[in-house]
Amino acid sequence: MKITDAKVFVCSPGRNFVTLKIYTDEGLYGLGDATLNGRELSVASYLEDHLVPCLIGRDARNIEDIWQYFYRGAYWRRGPVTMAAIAAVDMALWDIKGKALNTPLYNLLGGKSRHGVMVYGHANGADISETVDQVGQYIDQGYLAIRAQCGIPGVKGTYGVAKDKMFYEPAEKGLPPENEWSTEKYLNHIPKLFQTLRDKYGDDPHLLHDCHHRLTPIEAGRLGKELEPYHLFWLEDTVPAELQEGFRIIRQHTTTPLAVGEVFNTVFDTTTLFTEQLIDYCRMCVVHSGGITPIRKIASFAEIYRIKMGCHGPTDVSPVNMAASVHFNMSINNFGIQEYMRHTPETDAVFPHSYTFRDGYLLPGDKPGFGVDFDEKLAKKYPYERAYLPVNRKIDGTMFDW
Ligand code: CS2
Ligand code: MG
Repeated sequence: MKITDAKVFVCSPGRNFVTLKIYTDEGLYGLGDATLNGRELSVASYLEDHLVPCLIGRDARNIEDIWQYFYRGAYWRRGPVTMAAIAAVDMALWDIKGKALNTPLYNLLGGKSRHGVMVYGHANGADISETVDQVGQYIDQGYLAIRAQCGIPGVKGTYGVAKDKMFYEPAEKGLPPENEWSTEKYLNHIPKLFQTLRDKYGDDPHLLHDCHHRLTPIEAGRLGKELEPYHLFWLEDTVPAELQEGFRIIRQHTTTPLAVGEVFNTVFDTTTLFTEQLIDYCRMCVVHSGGITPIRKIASFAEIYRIKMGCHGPTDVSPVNMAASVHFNMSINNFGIQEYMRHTPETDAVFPHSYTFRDGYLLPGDKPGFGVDFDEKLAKKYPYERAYLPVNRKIDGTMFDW
């Protein structure tokens, strides 16, 4: 089966997405997500200008070899742009293989290990009471797990407090907006949010929280310890994880489960964290980790250390990635949870898909491959518009992590 062509589509149905479509001489095509929020055109160019010319004529069935060719052949390895581009190729080839064998992708990854993929939604509010109400709305929709974020008194704008309660994910048109931050105010406030949530909803709902890379290890140890009475499902991105060994300090102070990894792009970002069991969930997702081929290997590595996968799934990766993630999560044994921020109706119209939400789970559907398509004609109605993630400064103006 020969690759005859490959096209890159950049569109913006509510937010920017980059999609790769690979065509074969047997009339089958596959889709890959190449979206990197705020740097979309870098990945589009990496694909169009550098990878696609080397793809034409190759055998679409040789997924592993093509992955190794693009990873090792680049010489300049790793990084979010490179790995998102390679991921898109890898996803498209797995999609084609599922279609060629007329079977849903999970069957090619070992079959079903569960009846559905438990997901979590994003509840947020300007203050504790609004966030508590939002959590209640997610519970009413059938979610078994909810991430809760809220505004911090005395701090203008903070991560996770969305304008649109259901669909919003930051990527603002125009230049990067500036957020404000105070670790002290944040650390004093968040335990009150989770105390209120447990008082209101009891012990059953799985509650999650994202620190979004903003603490030092000892601050993370303090927060984890103060949240222990509210037994969170996980505390995410406590510290920037370039310093993997920093998690040793957090582990010394708290039993609150730790999740990290949405910004990782190869297995090498995880080796100390895994081998020293410094975390409980790995947040890597298909598009940012280089594709189905590597993320399967990463999940197997994590399994040795009793670490589960908790794939990233915000609105700033497309339904192609979400579909691939659901199939991946259906098959692995060490599945933890899947993030599921719903896409807008216009996004879903551009990317019709067979995965469905039911009673707190995503079900993959039984279409061959990923079970997702891309409406090129409709996509043309939503042209790309440059957008940036916010930046973050401390109250005194010091540049900080967003
Ligand atoms: C967040 C993301 O979903 C999450 O856990 O960390 O929404 C993140 O802010 C965005 O993906 C950045 O593009
Ligand atoms: Mg996160």
